Amino acid sequence: MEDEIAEVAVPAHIRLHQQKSPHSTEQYTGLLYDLILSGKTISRRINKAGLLDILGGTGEVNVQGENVQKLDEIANRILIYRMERCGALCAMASEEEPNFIPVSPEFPRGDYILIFDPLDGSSNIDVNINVGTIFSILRRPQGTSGDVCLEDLLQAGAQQVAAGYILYGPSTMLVFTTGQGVHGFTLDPGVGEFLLSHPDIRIPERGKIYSVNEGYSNCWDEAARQSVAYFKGTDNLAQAPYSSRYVGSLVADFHRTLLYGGIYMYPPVVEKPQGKLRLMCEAAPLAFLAEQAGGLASDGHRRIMDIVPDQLHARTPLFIGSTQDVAAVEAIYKRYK
Ligand code: P6P
Repeated sequence: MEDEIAEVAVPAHIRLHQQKSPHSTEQYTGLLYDLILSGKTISRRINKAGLLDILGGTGEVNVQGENVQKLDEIANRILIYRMERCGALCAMASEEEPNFIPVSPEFPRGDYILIFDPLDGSSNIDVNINVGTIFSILRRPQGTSGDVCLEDLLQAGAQQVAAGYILYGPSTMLVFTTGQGVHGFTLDPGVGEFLLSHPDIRIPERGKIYSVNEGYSNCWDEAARQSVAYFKGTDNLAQAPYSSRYVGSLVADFHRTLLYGGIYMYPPVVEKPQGKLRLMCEAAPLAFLAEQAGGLASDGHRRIMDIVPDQLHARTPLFIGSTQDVAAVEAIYKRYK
C-alpha cells in the first residue's frame, strides 16, 4: 500500500478530491498547478542558496518594517511573475507588497484571488532553518466583475476555497486543503513531483508540546501569562508539563503542531495589541488547515476564520493547534475578558 500512496502525485489527487468540490474547474486546477510549480522553483533556489550569493539581506525594508532577505525577494518575484500568468486570478496580495496586485488585462484573468507570504520565517534563512511559503485562495465576491477593488479581497478566512503551505526543510513538503481534509505531499527531486506522503492528516485532540516565544513574557497580558503557565504546570489535562519547542518559523512550528498536536501561540504584546502575525497570509490559511484537520484556531476570543480583515495587512493574535489545548486558552481568556 505504501508504494501505491507514494505514486499518487498532486494532479491525480486533486482530480480525485475535486470531484466533490464546487471548485473543480480547469481554472482552479491550473491555479494549484502553477502554485506548485512556483514552490518547486523556490525550493531549488533555496537549496542552492548556500552556493550562490543569494543569502543575506537586500538592505531594503518591507511594508511590515522587516529587513528583506534576498531569498524573500526572489520568492516574491517568482510567485508574482508565474501566478499573474496562470489564467485563474483577478488579483493577488503578498506579505512583501504594500498594496494588492490586480492582474493586468494583458494576461488571461479568472475569478480567484491569491494571498501569500512568499517566504515565512525568512530571518532563519541564513542559518539554514526551515522556511516556507503560505498561501490562501479566495474567490472574487459573487456579482463582481472587471477590475478588482481592495474590498473584494477583505474576506473572512471562512470564505477561503483552498489554503496551504510549502515547507522548505530536510525535504520539501506541500500541505494543503481544498475543504476536503488536509493532505501532505513530499517532493521527490528525482521525479520532480510532489507525491502523496501524508493522506488525510488529523491533528491529535490534545498534544504535549507548546510553542511560544517566551522572551516576550514580560510584555504579555495576564491571560497570555496564565495560558503559558497552564502548559508549563501540572494543572492541565495531561497533568504534566508540556515540552517547549519554538523554531521561529511559523510554518515549521505549525507543521509540527499539525502532525504531533499541541499548541502554537503568538499572543498580543503591549506595543502590538493585535499581535505580530498577519491575518490574511498567515493566520487564516493555517486556521483553515487546522480546522480541516480537526483542530482549532483562535485569537483568544474568536475563531480566526470568522475575523473580517479591516485592512490588507491586518494582524491578529494566534492560538492554533489541538482542540483541547486551544479551548483551554480560550477558557483562560474568557476569565480576563
Ligand atoms: P518572533 C517570521 O518573521 C514570523 O512571522 C513567523 O514565521 C514566526 O513564527 C514569527 O515571526 C517569529 O516571531 O517575534 O518570535 O521572532
